[in-house]
Amino acid sequence: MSTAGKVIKCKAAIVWEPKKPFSIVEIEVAPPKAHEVRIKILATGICRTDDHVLSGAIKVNFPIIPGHEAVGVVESVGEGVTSVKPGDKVIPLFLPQCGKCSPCKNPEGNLCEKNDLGEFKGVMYDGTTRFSYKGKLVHNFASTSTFTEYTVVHEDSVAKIDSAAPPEKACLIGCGFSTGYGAAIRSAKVRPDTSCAVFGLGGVGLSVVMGCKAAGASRIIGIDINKDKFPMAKELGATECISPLDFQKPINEVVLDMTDGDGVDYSFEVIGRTDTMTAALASCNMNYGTSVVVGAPPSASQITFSPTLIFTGRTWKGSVFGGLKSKDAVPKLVSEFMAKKFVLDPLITHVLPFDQINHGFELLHKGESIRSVLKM
Ligand code: PAD
Ligand code: ZN
Ligand code: ZN
Repeated sequence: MSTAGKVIKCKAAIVWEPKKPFSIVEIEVAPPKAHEVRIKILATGICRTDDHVLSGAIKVNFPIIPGHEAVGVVESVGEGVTSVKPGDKVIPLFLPQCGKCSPCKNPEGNLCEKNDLGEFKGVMYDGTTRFSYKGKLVHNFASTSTFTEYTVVHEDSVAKIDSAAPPEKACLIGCGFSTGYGAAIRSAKVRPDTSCAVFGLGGVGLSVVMGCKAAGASRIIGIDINKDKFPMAKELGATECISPLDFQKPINEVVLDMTDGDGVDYSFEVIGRTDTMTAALASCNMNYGTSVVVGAPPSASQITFSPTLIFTGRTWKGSVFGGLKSKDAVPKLVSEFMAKKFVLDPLITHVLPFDQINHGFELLHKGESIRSVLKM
C-alpha cells in the first residue's frame, strides 16, 4: 500500500538537550510539500559534526534529529520535484545546491545560500519541519536529519546516485569522504610531488590523506594524539605519523624541523580546535604554503594570531564539503567509487543496527572507531 501523501509513523533518534544521549522514539513524518522529497533512510554514518550537536559545541535548536551522512530511497515527492522520483536511490545533502544563488552560480563557489550551517535553524524553507513527536515540532539538522527511518528534505538537498551503490558504504560520500577528499583535491588543489600535513586522522582526515595521495603528494605527515589511527593512515597514504604528545615543543615547530625549516606545501586542520588551526597554519611554508580549515569551529570561538603568519604570503582558507558543489559532485563521486577509483571500506570500522546509535557514539568518544555506520 502506498504511503505517498500520508503521515508516516517511524523510529527516529531524538536529542532533547545537549550532553544527553539519543532516545529512539516513534515520530510522525508529514508528507513532502512542494519541492520537497521524503526519503526512506537505508544507512547513515556517524560524523563528529553530529557529536558537536550532542556536546553543545555547535548551537542548535532542540529537540532535534541529527545525522547528515546517508543513503536512502525516495518514498514520495512533493509537487514540482523534477530531479528525483519515487524509488530513486539518493544521498541527502547537508550542503544544498539550489543552482540560483551567487555561490551556486560562481564556478569557485559551493556554499549555497540555502544552507542551514551557520545558524542551524533546523527548519525547512517555510519555517516548519515535517517531524513531530506527540504533536510537537522536532527540528531537523543541516537540511537533512538522517537518524530516522524517514526524513523530508528540499529538492536542493538531495542527489540521485547509482542504484547499485551499497548504502552502508556510499553513505560516506554524503559527508566524511567528500569533505576530506575534496579539501585536498578541490580546496587546496594539491599538486604532484608536494608535502602535506594532516592534523586529525578521523574519517574526514583520512579522506584528506586519500585526496593528497590521489593528487600525487610525495610526502604526507599524519598528526593525531591517538596513535591507534596511525596504521590506517599509513595504509591510505601517510608517509609518516606523529603525535603532538611525544614532543615538548609545539607541533608546528616539529613539522618545520621535519621539513628542513621549510614547512609543508599544504596543511589541513581536520579536528575542529582553534589551537590546531593556528598550528596547522604555522606548519605550512611561510610564503607559498596553503592551510585549509576543515574541522568545524566551535560556535562563538575566536582565534588570535600574529598577522605575520599570513603577511609573508601564506594562504589560509576554509572548506565546507570539500569545496564541492554538492548536487553535481555527489553522483560523480559515487560513480567513481563504483568504478573503484577510491576505497571506502578502510574508513568503516563498525556497522551497527540503528537502535545501537548510542553505542556508535560511545565508540567515537573512546577513539575506537573511524566511521560507524548505522543500518536501518
Ligand atoms: P573524528 O573525531 O573522527 O576525528 C578527529 C581526530 O582528531 C581524532 O582521531 C582525534 O584523536 C584527533 N584529535 C583530537 N584532538 C587532537 C589534537 N589536539 N591534536 C591532534 N589530533 C587530535 O572526527 P571527523 O573526522 O568525523 O571530523 C573531523 C572534524 O571535521 C570535526 O570537527 C567535524 O565536525 C569536521 C567536519 N567538517 C566538515 C566540513 O564540511 N568542513 C564536514 C564533516 C566534518
Ligand atoms: Zn559530517
Ligand atoms: Zn544556491
